[in-house]
Amino acid sequence: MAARPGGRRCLALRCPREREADPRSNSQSPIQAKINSMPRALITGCTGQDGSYLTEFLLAKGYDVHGLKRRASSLNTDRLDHIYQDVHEAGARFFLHYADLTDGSSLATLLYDLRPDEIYNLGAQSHVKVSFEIPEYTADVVACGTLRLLEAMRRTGVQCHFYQASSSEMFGSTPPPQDEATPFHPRSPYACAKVFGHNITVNYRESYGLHASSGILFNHESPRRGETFVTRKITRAVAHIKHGLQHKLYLGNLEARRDWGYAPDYIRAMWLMLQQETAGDFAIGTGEAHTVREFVELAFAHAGLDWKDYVEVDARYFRPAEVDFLCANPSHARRVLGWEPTVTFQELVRIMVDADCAEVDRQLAGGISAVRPEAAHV
Ligand code: NDP
Ligand code: GDR
Repeated sequence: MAARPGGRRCLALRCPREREADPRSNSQSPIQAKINSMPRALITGCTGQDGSYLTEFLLAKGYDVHGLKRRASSLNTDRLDHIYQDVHEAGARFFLHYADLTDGSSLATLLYDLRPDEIYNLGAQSHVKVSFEIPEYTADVVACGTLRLLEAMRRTGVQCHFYQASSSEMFGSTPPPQDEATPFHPRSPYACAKVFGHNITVNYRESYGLHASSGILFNHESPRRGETFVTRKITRAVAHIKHGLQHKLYLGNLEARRDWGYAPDYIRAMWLMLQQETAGDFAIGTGEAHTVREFVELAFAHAGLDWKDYVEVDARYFRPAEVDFLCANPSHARRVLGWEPTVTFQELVRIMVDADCAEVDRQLAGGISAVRPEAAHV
């Protein structure tokens, strides 16, 4: 049997290429045999923040990585361009396929053709505020999309380990600390859809014995964070203000408290979950919460600015129902996965401000027209 990157040996059923190899073909070169035993991962949402870090992480571990990409009228692979490999090149190990979580047949076809060893379901309409504006679509992608993927696994009989990107938003108004046993009280269409995604993952594990794990991840951020999430909106604004390109930053609720961590740390947790003998649920966070106001203060101060000169509250950014306070109790993950975050809140803020300042410097070197305006809509 082939050694899996996690150090364990994989089950025969989980290495389709190995299973399908002709046992008489002793003529395989050692290199060919090694290639044939590479584990194969399928990632939905690989063009997003987490998907791009996960792709890098798995490629570095020796996986073949297949990413699901949905059709768009313009290129949306910015976060992946630096690792893109032309499929015509010998040894390419990263492949993109057109499919969509709203299209069950595309998912089943991909699973049948690729027979992955691991599936990471990260695809989502992931913006909480936007989910109030497009609730049906959000539920279709986030809730039904998860069901479609699980059903494709069951129907095709593909034997693999499955990761569901669940969210701390599911806890909603249930007070912290939150962990795997905390009751859900979702406060948005997005969170309601994630509760369904989580429950159906547990249900398929219990009903059909699928190795399906759910990572209940608290907010995690990075320089690749979408520009309309509050942390990135703040750090981009700091960079633009610092360079005289923006004068005001309009925000919503400054008192909301979140447990913010560094995205690459959370990618490691996803992978660790799929290397376990037994599937399960894991809450992943730092165990430390801060207000939006604290994030703002630190980010502006790091650039030598006083936030009070620039930030204004605009009610258009308030949500119909807010989640006030999320803070993880990650002790189960620490104990079972040996997982620990490596980046503090203060370091995270500095990493993001520095990255956005460097990006503006780079863009300015290409002329003022290369600088994109602030993400004002959400
Ligand atoms: P992003 O918003 O950065 O990425 C979302 C990804 O989903 C993108 O690749 C997007 O594609 C894709 N997607 C959207 N709609 C569809 C669809 N109909 N079919 C297929 N793919 C689709 O999210 P993150 O990387 O931050 O988060 C990853 C996952 O983890 C999400 O499910 C999110 O809800 C969840 N999560 C995130 C947390 C966080 O703090 N980041 C915390 C807890 C959970 P495109 O690029 O084309 O838009
Ligand atoms: P969240 O992240 O809703 O926690 O969901 P977001 O960064 O959007 O909001 C965090 C908190 O900041 C407050 N806020 C603002 N938010 C935005 N986007 N824009 C603003 O101008 C603004 N002002 C204040 C919000 O009200 C909120 O309280 C993220 C997403 O990644 C989800 O997909 C994921 O599941 C959860 O984190 C865990």
